[in-house]
Amino acid sequence: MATREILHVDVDAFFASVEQMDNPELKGKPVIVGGSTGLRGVVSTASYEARRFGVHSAQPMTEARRLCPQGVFLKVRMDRYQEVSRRIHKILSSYTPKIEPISIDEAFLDVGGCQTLFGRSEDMAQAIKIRIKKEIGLTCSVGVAPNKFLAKIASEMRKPDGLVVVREDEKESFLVDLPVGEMWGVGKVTERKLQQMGLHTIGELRRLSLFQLKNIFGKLGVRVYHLCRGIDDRVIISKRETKSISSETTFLHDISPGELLERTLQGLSVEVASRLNNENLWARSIQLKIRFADFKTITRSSTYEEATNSPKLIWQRARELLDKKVDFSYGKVRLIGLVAFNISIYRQMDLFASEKTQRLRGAIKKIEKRYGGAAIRKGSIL
Ligand code: TTP
Ligand code: MG
Repeated sequence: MATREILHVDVDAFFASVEQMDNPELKGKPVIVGGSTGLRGVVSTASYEARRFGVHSAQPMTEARRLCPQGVFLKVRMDRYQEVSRRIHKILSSYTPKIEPISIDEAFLDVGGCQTLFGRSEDMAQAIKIRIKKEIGLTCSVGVAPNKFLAKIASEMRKPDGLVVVREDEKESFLVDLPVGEMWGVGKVTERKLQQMGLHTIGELRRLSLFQLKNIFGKLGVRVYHLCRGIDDRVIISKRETKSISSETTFLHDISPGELLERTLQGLSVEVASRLNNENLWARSIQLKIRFADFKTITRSSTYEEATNSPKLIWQRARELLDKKVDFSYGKVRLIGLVAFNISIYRQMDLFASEKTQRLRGAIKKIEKRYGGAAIRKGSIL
C-alpha cells in the first residue's frame, strides 16, 4: 500500500475553551463545564488550568468542586459548541473532502494527494492550526502520520496546541515505549492480563506471535498484531450529513388513542433507532407527527442534550410526546409518524475515550520522567 498521510485534529479542552473564548474574563482561569443534565453531575471537560488541580472529564462534579473550589463552574451549552464545531468542520473541509469527524471536536483527514495544492502535510497541519486559531479563536492539537492509529496517538501527545509528526520509518520506534493500554482492543482487563505476562509496552507486545495474540484477543488478534507494529489500513470514511431519519404508518381504519397507537409508535421508535444504529448516527431531537381522520396534522417535538440511538430511549421520548403533548380532541388517528433529527455521527460523551486519554497522558509523563522526553520525541515535533 502506498504511504498515506493522515491528520488527526482535536480541539484543546473544547467546551471550556469555547467558554473562555466567549467570555475573555475566564481566560487563564480554571473553568469546569458539565453537570447540566441533572441526570449525572459529571464534568464534561475542564480547562487546562483546572486540570492542574486534578479535575478531568467524567469526574463527579462534587469531586471537582472539592479539588478546585476556586474554579468557575459552568453548564453545558451544547448548541453553541455544535455551532463552533460546524465552523471548524468547514475550515477542515476546505483542505480535503476526505474527512471523518469522530466527535464534536475531532476529525481524521486524509490529505494524501492534497500536498501539491497545500504543501507538505505538516505544513497543512500548521496551516489548519493557524486558521482555527485566527478564524475561530481556539487552539487544537494535530497528529500527522501514515495512518489513523498513529495520527490519533500523535495528536494527544503534545496537548495543548501540539503538532506531532510520525514518519513512515518512525512508525515502530514511535510506539515502542507506549503502554499496552494504548492499543485499540486493550481494555482494563486485558491490560492487566498483559502486564501480568510482563508485557507493559507496545514494543513488548511485538514479542508475541500471531498465534499467541489470537489466543489473547480472539478475532482482534490480527489487528493487534499489525497495530503494535504501527500498521493500520483503515480508511477515512467521510459521511454526507444526514438531516433526519423518519418512519410513519397509516392505519387501515382510523383508530382511537390506545394500545394499538402506542404499539405502532413503539414499532416506529425501534425502526428509527435501528436505522440510526446502522449508520452509526445519534439524534438529539425527535418529532411526533399525528394526522387525524379529518386530515388535520400536528407535529410535536422535543430536544435533549444527550443524543441517542437507543430504541428504548427513543421510545421513551416518543411516548412522552404522545402522552403529554398531543390533544386527542380532534378525533380518531389516521397516521402516526416519528422523525429523528439534530443528527450527529457522535455521541456527546465517550467516557471510555476519556479514560484512555487520561491514561495516555499519565503514561507520557512517566516516560518523559524516565527518559527526559527523548523517548517521545522519536516522532518529530514541530
Ligand atoms: P475531548 O476532545 O476528549 O476533550 P477536550 O477537548 O475537552 O480536551 P482535550 O482534547 O484537550 O484533551 O472531548 C471533546 C469535548 O467532548 C469536551 O470538551 C467535552 C465533551 N466530553 C464530554 O462531555 N464528556 C467526556 O467524558 C469527554 C471525554 C468529552
Ligand atoms: Mg478535544
